[in-house]
Amino acid sequence: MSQQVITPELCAWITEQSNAGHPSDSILAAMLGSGWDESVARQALARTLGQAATLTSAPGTTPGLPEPDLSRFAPVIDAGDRQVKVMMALRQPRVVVFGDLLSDDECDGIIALASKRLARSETVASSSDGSEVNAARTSEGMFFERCETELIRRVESRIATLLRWPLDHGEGLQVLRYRPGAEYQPHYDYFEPGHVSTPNILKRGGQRVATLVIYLNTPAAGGSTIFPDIGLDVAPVKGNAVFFSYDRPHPSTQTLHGGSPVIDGEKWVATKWLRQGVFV
Ligand code: PD2
Ligand code: ZN
Repeated sequence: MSQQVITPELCAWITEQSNAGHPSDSILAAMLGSGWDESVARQALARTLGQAATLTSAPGTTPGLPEPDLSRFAPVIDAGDRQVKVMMALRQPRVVVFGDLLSDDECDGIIALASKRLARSETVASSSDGSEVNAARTSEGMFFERCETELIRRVESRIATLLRWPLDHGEGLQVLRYRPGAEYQPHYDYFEPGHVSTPNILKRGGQRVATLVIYLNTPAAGGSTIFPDIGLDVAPVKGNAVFFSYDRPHPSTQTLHGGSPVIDGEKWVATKWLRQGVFV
C-alpha cells in the first residue's frame, strides 16, 4: 500500500466513533480491518484522542484498566489485609462504591499526618506549564510520597490488591480538606491531551486511567461526590470510597465528577490516581 496519511477526515471519523462510545481498541480494530497500517492507526488515535488510546501495548505500560474482581459479585472483596464491602457497581462508566475500605483509626491517622502539611489546593495551570490556585477548587491539600509511612504503605498496598493494579503505577496519596462552602467543581481527572503541560506530565507514568476517592470522615451535611453525566451522587461516609476508571482522556468516558459544597462540618478525602505505567 502507498504511504498512508492521517487526514483531518480520518481524525473526525475517530472522534465520531469515540463520541459514540466505542472504546479505542475497537476503533483500532476497525481501522486495521480496513487496511490501515498499525503504527499509522495508533498515531492517528493518539493525535485525536490522546496517549491513553494508544498505549495498551506501549512499552512499560500495563494493558487494561484497574478493576476490582466483581466476577462473583460477592458482598465483600478480599483486599489482602481487609475485607472490603461492595456497596454499588455501575458498568458504564465503571463506577464502584466500596464500604469499609479503611478503618476509623486509619482515617484518623491519615488526617493527623496530613493536617500538619495542608496548603491551598492547586490544579494544572490553564495556560502555562505548571500549577496554580484555582477558584473551582476551594479546598486545602497535600501529597504524601508513595509508601511515606507504614500506614500509607499499608493503605496503598490494600488499594493495589483491591484494584489489581501495581502499587508503583499509583501517584502519591493526595489529601484534601473542605471547610463549609468549599467545593470541587466538576472536572475530569485525566490530563487534557491538548494542554501545553500534558506531554511533560505524561513522561512520569503516562495518563491517569482511574481514580479512587476515599472519605476520611463523614461531613454533617453536603460534600457528596457527584457525576453530572450519569446523575450519580455518592455520599461521603468515613472509610468508604468511590472508584471510577476511564480508558481514554475524553468526555465520552462520562467521568465528569465534582465535590459538591460542604454545607455543615468539614470533609476530608484521600485521592489515589492510577497511571498507565510506573509513576516516578
Ligand atoms: O472530594 C471529592 O468528592 C472529589 C471530587 C472530585 C475529589 C476529586 N474530584 C479528586 O480528588 O479528583
Ligand atoms: Zn477529581
